[in-house]
Amino acid sequence: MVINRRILTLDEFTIQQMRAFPHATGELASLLRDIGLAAKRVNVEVNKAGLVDILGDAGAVNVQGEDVKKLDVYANNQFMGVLKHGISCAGIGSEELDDFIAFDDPVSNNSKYVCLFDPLDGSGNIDVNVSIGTIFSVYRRVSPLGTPAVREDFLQAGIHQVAAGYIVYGSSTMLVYATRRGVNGFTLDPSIGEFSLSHPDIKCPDFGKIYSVNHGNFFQYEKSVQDYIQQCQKKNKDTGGPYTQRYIGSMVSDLHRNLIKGGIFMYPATIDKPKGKLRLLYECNPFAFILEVAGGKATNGKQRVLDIVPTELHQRSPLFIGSKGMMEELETYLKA
Ligand code: P6P
Repeated sequence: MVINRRILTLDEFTIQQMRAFPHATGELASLLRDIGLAAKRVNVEVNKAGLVDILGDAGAVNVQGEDVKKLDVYANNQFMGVLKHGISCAGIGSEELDDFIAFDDPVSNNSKYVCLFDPLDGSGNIDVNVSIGTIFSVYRRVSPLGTPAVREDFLQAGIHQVAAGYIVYGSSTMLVYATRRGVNGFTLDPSIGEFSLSHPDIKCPDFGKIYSVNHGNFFQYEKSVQDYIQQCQKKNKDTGGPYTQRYIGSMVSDLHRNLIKGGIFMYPATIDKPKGKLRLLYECNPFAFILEVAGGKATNGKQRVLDIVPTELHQRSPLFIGSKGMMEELETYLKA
């Protein structure tokens, strides 16, 4: 009997993917489901963020008499909690934590994976109701099973990611993740409280009409970057220019839009931030992995982001990422 399931939930999809690999242990599927659970909990709080009496500011006490935590700290605790009490993750690194944390308990020490997170990226936008997001990156640990996770487990080049993804808390809440098998998007269906497959096998169009950059930094960019930006603003029958400029200052939202519609996102080095602003391990690498699996490209202006060997947990990198054709056009300027 064929069971025809029109829309798969995240849980059903991850289990279906696991069944496709006879030797799969189910740990990655379990880890992704844990992330989905934490995302649902964060989503509830993010959607209430405007109701000050419930959340208030950090340090306040809410109506239940609980210490109110900042949303990004709350989000960090949710993701850390589900992974610590799951069966798949030996430890995490996070934008909210100075150093990595090895969970160091018998189950976690026998887990194959480590995770890196930006638990709530763009949280500065919460007070003005602009979409924000969570970004995650999953690596197979390099240290021996049965021992606590170590720093080297987290300082791996992005090419070694097993999975990467994000949650965008926007007009709808979506979880998008990539493995080498593809990029798939799931929309939270409030009627059943599950992420349901809504965007199977996402591919980033080779060309788009959108360029995303903070024009306020224009005079701090290298000339080659300024020249490319001005090219984006010119009429050009070959490239379809002028492009439309879209930049909302929330990376997850900007990159989700450009992934789906096609486009290029740039956070170049500036005079004030010569290494760029975005973090390599839990902002640049996850999106570079997702875009490459979806057919796009990502560089730091000089090399492929996924080839960069990290030396520090919170190191920054310039980022140029998006549609393959637009990235190749940009690269002709960067090489000039
Ligand atoms: P700027 C948010 O703070 C963030 O980390 C990304 O989400 C966003 O793309 C970028 O910084 C915006 O930075 O300097 O343009 O405000």
